[in-house]
Amino acid sequence: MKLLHTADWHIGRTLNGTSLLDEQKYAFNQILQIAKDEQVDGIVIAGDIYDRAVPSAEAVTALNEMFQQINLENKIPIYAISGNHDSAQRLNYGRDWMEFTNFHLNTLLEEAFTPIETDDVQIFMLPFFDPLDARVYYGHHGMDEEEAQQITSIGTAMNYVISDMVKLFAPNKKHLLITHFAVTADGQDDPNLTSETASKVGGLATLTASQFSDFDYVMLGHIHTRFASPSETVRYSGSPVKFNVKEARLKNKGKGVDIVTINDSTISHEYRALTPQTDLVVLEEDWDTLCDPDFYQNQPAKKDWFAITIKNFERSEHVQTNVRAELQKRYGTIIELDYQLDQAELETQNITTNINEVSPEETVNQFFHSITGKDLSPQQNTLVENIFNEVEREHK
Ligand SMILES: [Mn+2]
Repeated sequence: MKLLHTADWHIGRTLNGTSLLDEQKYAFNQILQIAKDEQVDGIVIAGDIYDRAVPSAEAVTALNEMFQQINLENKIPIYAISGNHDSAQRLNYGRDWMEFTNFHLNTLLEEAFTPIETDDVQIFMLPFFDPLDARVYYGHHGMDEEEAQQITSIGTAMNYVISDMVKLFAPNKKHLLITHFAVTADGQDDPNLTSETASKVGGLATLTASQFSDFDYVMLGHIHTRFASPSETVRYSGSPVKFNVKEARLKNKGKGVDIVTINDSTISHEYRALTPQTDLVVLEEDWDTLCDPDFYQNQPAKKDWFAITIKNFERSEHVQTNVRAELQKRYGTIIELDYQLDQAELETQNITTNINEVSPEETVNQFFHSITGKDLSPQQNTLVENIFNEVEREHK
């Protein structure tokens, strides 16, 4: 059996106000092509399919088209679960009849105890849940009320869930799990460190890879980089698209999917890279460098998106410059703009600049920056410009 493992599509997500939908569709087309080339027996989507519990109409339409292409046009089975960003109820809609085309979708804890069975594999699909969901479930499934109330951490809840799954294990089959949680390698080397204590490490409620050792292979969603995979058999695929500037700054940032091959004796995974249509480029340079044609003509300007930090910025020298507009002329879409003021500038920052020397747009921008520490987004900037244009027109 061969599965394509992906997760965290977050359809409908924006990046500082810029829609990522085209980027997500571009990644999707590559995922579908990989699935066809590899002739996989299914596509696993390990949660956070939508970006929000109530997705936009545009996001719903886009995802419907993707699912149709996979499942109806290409007859590739889907194994999908909900993540913490999805609404279990909304995503669950249509679940029962989708099973007829091998579209398997779990959004509720109770659905996780009916594995999908093939001749030699059992696939358990465990959607994201919280300790409250587990208390409710176990309160109705053989646990007395008092015992169920003891389930206060995700670590405890997961141990109950896994031990119930193990009871369902067919002995001659491989056992796969699809789920959506933060799982770390902590505690793996130290058998004395229980999952309970490990889950408190760093104050984060996380699970540890060793809790999943009953499974032959675990396909995870939740953490957006595959480099966070806690072990060789407990793996994150990562998201298909970069979602923020922080991610673009990372050294290990390649996006892709895993092809998981399950044989009688082994389970192996192979990474397949995805290429961005519009990449996110991070620049940290002085103003003069940023404006130097020799520099910006060597950048993927007007093609990719930019997150720019202007180093050693002397604002007093640029009071009449619309900094963002100047950079946009050279680079195109600027997703994020930050300033690193130089020391002298920091000391004089509190001295009021002569308001008559500053363009109205820049005044708003500076005010916004002093309050929020951020620059206006491209949309906000356009809005401000439009407002001033209108005001100007009215006064003519
Ligand atoms: Mn996510």
